[in-house]
Amino acid sequence: MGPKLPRESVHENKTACLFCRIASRELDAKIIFEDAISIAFLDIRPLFHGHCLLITKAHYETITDLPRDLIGPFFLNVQLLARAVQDAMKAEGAFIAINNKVSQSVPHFHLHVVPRRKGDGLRGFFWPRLKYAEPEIVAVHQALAAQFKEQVKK
Ligand code: DGP
Repeated sequence: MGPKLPRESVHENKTACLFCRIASRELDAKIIFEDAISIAFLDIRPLFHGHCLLITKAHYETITDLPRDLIGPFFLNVQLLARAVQDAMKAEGAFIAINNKVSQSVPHFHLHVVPRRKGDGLRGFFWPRLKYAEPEIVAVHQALAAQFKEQVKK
C-alpha cells in the first residue's frame, strides 16, 4: 500500500477534469499499470508510439502542489515506467518531461515518458541557448540558492 491520500487532495470537480475521469475509469484509456497513487496510460497523441503519461490518481495541478509523501512513490513508478517503455519499444533511451503550467494542456499533474532513438527527428528541443554575463550568473545563482533554502524550511 502506498501513502494515504490527504482529503484535501480530492478534486472538488472530478467530472470536469479529463485525467480524473481517466483515473476513475469513467473515460477509457490504454492503461499500462496502476497502483494506489498513480496510473500510467498511453498518450492519445504520441510523439512516438509508446509515449506514456503517468498521473497521480488524486487531483493536483502541478508538481509544486504534490504532497511530500507522494513524491518518492511517484518517482519510483517513473523509473519502472521508463524501463518498461524503453524495453518494450526497443528504444535507446527516453525523454522524460513535465510541462508545468506553461505548455501544460491538462491541468492535472502528469509526466511524459517518450521512447527515443538517436536520429529520431524529435523536434522542439533544439532550443537556442543563452550565455550568462558574469554579474548575471552570480545574481541568478544567489537568488536560486537563497530561495531553495527557504523552500527547505517550509
Ligand atoms: P501536456 O501538453 O504536457 O499537458 O500533455 C497532455 C497530454 O495529454 C498530451 O500529450 C495529449 C494527452 N491527452 C489529451 N487528452 C487525452 C485523452 O483523452 N486521453 C489520453 N490518453 N491522452 C490525452
